[in-house]
Amino acid sequence: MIYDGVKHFPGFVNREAQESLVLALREAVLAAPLFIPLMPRTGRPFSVRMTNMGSLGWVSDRNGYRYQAAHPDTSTPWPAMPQAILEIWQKVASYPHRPEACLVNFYQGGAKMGLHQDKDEEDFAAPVVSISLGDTALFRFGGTERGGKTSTVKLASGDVLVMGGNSRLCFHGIDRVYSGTSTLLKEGGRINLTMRRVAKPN
Ligand code: MD6
Ligand code: FE
Repeated sequence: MIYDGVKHFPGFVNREAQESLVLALREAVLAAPLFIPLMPRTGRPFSVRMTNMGSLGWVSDRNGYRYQAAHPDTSTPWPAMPQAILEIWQKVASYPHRPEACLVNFYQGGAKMGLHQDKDEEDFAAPVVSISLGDTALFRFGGTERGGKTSTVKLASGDVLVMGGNSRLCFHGIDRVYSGTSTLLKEGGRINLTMRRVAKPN
């Protein structure tokens, strides 16, 4: 445990299951192409490319961050979340409802992710569950206030990370990805899947 409420499960997804997730993601990306999100206000592009699976997807553009039911470029609904991903959620989330959204982050060539909080969801009682695929990344983790002390943990292919409880609103990001550390993705790089419960269950 790196912080109260954060759980790291190294190698939770075995190689065979990682390979079938990659196949499912290739299908999903055909239906919902990767897009480059823009920072609200500044319009600066993210260095990661993104897409989503599920009934809702997370998007960012000049108007802000939000969840929406359709792809921003094609306006078609996001592809369904693969069953294997829902099963991982069921095993680790300790939360009785399904996630509606699975954000797919694709890191290539020096892409990284600045420190941020995941707070666009209505229900912070649900954790955010992430699955790492491909090259190892340096994940940085802090407290709930920007500028506080931080620590790091390496996330390798097949690792699952759960941010729940007291850690749900902690700042976190990806400092760097170590190229050539995994053979999973033929083109190299890293994929991170984050599952989120968006709506408060009734
Ligand atoms: C990443 N992950 O690993 C970025 N968010 O590429 C996240 O932003 C994240 O890993 C919430 C919970 C777990 C995460
Ligand atoms: Fe996040």
